[in-house]
Amino acid sequence: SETFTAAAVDLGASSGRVVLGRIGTDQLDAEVVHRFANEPKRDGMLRWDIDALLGGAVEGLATALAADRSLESVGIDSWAVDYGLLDAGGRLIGAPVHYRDSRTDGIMESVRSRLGDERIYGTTGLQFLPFNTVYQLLAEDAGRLRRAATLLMIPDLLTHALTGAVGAERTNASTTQMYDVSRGAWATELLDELDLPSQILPEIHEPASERGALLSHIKERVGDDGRIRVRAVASHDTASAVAAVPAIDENFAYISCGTWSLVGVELDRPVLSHESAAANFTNEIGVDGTVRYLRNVMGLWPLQECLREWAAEGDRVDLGELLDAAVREPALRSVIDAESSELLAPGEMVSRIRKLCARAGQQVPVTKPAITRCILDSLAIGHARTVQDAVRLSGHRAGVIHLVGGGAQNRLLAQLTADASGLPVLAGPVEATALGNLVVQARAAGALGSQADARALIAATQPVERFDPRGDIDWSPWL
Ligand code: ADP
Ligand code: LRH
Repeated sequence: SETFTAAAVDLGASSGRVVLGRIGTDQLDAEVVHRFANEPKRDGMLRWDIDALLGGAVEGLATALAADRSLESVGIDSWAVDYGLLDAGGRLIGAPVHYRDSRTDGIMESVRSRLGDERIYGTTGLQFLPFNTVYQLLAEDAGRLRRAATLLMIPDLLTHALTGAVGAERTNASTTQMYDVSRGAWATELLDELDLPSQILPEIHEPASERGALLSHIKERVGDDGRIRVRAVASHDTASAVAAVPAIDENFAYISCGTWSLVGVELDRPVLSHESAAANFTNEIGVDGTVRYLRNVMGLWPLQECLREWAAEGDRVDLGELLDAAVREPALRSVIDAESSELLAPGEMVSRIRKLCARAGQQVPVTKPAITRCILDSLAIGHARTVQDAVRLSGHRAGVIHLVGGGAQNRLLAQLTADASGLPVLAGPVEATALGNLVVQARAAGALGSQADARALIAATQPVERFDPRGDIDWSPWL
């Protein structure tokens, strides 16, 4: 039987990677062939180093093709909400700004009080996060915005750089808070009310559609003779991760855990109730028009930032050793709100965590293992609470939690999440996003059937570790 060979370019907030995948009947082999850092730059504003990301992607594709000459397909995904602006000549107007930049401070609050939550949530179904694309656009320099002819989300921007194609892939368009979730189109009336130019938003296309061949100068750098096709995938990384959840039936919750923890359930239609808005749940679009009903929890970002801070002080802490030490720390001694917006910005994370502990009347963690345990206990509580909310607000059943992404390597976090939620946690795959990217390409090429087939293939081929709730500690006061 035939094997379909594809590469997934997966850009995460903490690193990018290119994964080479081979898919056949009962076969899914995936291997990370190139990993590169994603280090934002500061020039007054915090920006993504888009040239380095594009360079990493191209280098990874060259490595993938050198490893397997039958490579025929490429898909790109990245984090949501961020974008680049192109001028009328198709040139990028400045490097994309990072969603953690402070330029959006205060904007969401003023839009909410002007238009009202019901108007915004009723149309978009999106959770209120200060960095949603709509608030970033309102923070744009007016001259830059006037010069802009086209807005491209990060994966669409890379697709444009590789192929010249222009478009907006649906799953990622659904994260902008400028997308009408009921109509499945840009929310142009909302944009008019905000005086934002809807004509810069490109036509929306579906995951699993073909985007084109590589441009000739890219072909040369990759070593491609014209065989490779770029295919749209669920280009929002979280949508790709959810597509790769190795679920055997629909009664599951998921946590896509990396820089962020995205916690929720998969539904057929959006939930736009008052209660849902009040709980700040989002209705993002997944593959095949599914709804990713979830909330953003702070994820492993605080831990990443602590590690970065300690490294800058000359102390390169080994994550594995730190987690081993955190296992031995007493449980639930210092708990903070893992959804607090005070943890969003980069820098000085250790002192911000200590301040939050002090303010909440919690023991202030002193040592590195104690700080780590505080982060993980708090994150586990955030996971459990959010699964509970998702189930309550949607009426969807969840008998198990699938924990996927880089955070699935953190066995302490997986165990604590099981303990806090009272549900079994199935941890893995670690590279769920890249796998979701690969299977959607395979579906587009006709090498795989339905999404259920894709999940069954992942469940049958990828390692997953089970954690059962231990029940020795009472977590209920925290839920
Ligand atoms: P993103 O896609 O947001 O960049 P990833 O899914 O790559 O994030 O996950 C990154 C996170 O995975 C890191 O913050 C780290 O906490 C965790 N991680 C990576 N390697 C390990 C490991 N060996 N053990 C435990 N956790 C790990
Ligand atoms: C995770 C993610 C998440 C978004 C955030 C900006 O990588 O895409 O789904 O909310 O980044």
